[in-house]
Amino acid sequence: MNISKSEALFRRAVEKIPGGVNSPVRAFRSVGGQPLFIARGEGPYLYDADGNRYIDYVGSWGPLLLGHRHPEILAALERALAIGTSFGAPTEQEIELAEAIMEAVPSIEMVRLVNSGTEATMSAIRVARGFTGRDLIVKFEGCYHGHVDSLLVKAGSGMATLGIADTQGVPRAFAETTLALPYNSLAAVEAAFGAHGGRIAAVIVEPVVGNMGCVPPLPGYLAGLRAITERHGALLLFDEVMTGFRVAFGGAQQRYGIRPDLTTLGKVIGGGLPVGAYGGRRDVMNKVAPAGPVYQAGTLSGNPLAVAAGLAMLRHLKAHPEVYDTLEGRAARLCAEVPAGVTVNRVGSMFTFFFTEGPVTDWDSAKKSDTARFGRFFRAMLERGVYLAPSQFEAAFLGAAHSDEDIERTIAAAREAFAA
Ligand code: HOZ
Repeated sequence: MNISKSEALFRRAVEKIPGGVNSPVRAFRSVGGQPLFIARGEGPYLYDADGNRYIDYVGSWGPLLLGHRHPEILAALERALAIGTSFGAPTEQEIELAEAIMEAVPSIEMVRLVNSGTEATMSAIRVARGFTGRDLIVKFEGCYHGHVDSLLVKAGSGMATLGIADTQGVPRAFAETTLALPYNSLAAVEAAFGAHGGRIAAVIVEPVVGNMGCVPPLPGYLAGLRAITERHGALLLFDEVMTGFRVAFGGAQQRYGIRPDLTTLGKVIGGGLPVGAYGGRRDVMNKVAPAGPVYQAGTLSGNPLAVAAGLAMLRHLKAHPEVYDTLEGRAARLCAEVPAGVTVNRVGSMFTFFFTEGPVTDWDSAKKSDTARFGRFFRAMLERGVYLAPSQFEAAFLGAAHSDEDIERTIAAAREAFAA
């Protein structure tokens, strides 16, 4: 495979951009080789600078549920461009996006738009603290909630990929406001509340983890979190940046039938443009400035282009609910065959192959995966024209643009790659 143009671009990039990338997870550090530079995307495919085509299971790390350059999203963007790129003032479309989100996710009684998932989680925990008057936040090992100072404790995604246990630059006092517990253990949560109950503002959780690879909640786990937080007057915060509009139209909370107090969203709700959102109970969200005393702001929040793309995405999904069944069926087919010694975890169109016997239910079991073997698998897939996330500790995303033929080609590539 010729990637000489990507190689030249990378040599140029590392001189100007830390590590040559604008987000660490793109860097291929844990799988070997170097990042491909992307020239364009079309439907389920990515084309690199050298003209190689790949079936794309990264989907921009989740947002591209409908694939690249979906015509309805492009048309919405063209209409928005004709009007203006940013106003820093309210627009009717922002209300429409808020309404579309609230209709799909009924636990969200009010919502604030921001520019990224990180901003959403950062803001949501501030609101939780303001509402409860408490300081501590419970998170789970291997979950990742963006690069918020106090949430970069035992975090997944790039932190896990690069083996950075705790990032430098976060004051110890901030990190000490976070209690990091094992995922899928209600006993650990009971114990933490037993010791610190009156000081815990919120439990933040990826209801289906995507950031230590895909790890589903065990039966009863989310309901247990709901019961414990309620009993102790803490808020339950579902980080659905990855799962929102992905594992079901109403996200993981619809799929598992749990109503959190607060929810964060991002990725799919921006249709491929930078967006995030946090929302939830009206009494909690009414604490947000200017309605209340918890300050949070943003020059480009509710940006008309991002809102237009997001609205087009949500309207398409609402009009085509069959998308979710199609994704479920195709993802099941894709994940049906794995060799001995490989565990596949899947929820809807999110999945991960772990190179361990399994089961993989938390960070301790996820990190048993043979990451060197994953690296070889990743490179073998890339050589066969399949682009996976360059890390063991990320989820793969199937989109509605992937055809049955793409799935069969991917299965054939995976058979060869596993054998290799
Ligand atoms: N939040 C994404 C999933 N882990 C990764 C995106 C990034 O960190 O660049």
